[in-house]
Amino acid sequence: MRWIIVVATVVLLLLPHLGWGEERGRAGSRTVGNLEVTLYVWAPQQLVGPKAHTAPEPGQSATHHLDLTVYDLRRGLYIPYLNVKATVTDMTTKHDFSVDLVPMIGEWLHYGANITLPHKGRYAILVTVDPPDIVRYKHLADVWSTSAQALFEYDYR
Ligand SMILES: [Cu+2]
Repeated sequence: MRWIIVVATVVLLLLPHLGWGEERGRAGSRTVGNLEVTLYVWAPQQLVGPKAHTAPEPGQSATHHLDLTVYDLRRGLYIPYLNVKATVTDMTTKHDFSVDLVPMIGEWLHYGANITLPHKGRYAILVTVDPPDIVRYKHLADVWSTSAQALFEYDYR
């Protein structure tokens, strides 16, 4: 039985590298300094956990799920404890809204939220990644200490 867990873990670890989201869901990847910021847009996900039921606009049902991975290219790992926000702009009406992308266990460790897009069309998604607000060793004061922004576009067809 243990090999099943090992195989499942390896598959989960490798998924972001296999390009499985290239056709369905990958909105793009941006490199900001050492960071590779990749956004996926999926169908809404069933979520469990403490912040599972927070929605940007209460009462509306979700149409999409945003998944963001932040990968440190130099250290070779997904960065935890970041504060991540997405601002979604409807390029038709110019209306926008912001949503926190909370730490999430799914396709490996990522940041995500279910969102509601009002209609089909093009959307700009600006992602802001802020440093972890946690204690650190003094000699690592400069690790993941600056904010990063990445702009994506998504076509809701
Ligand atoms: Cu997610």
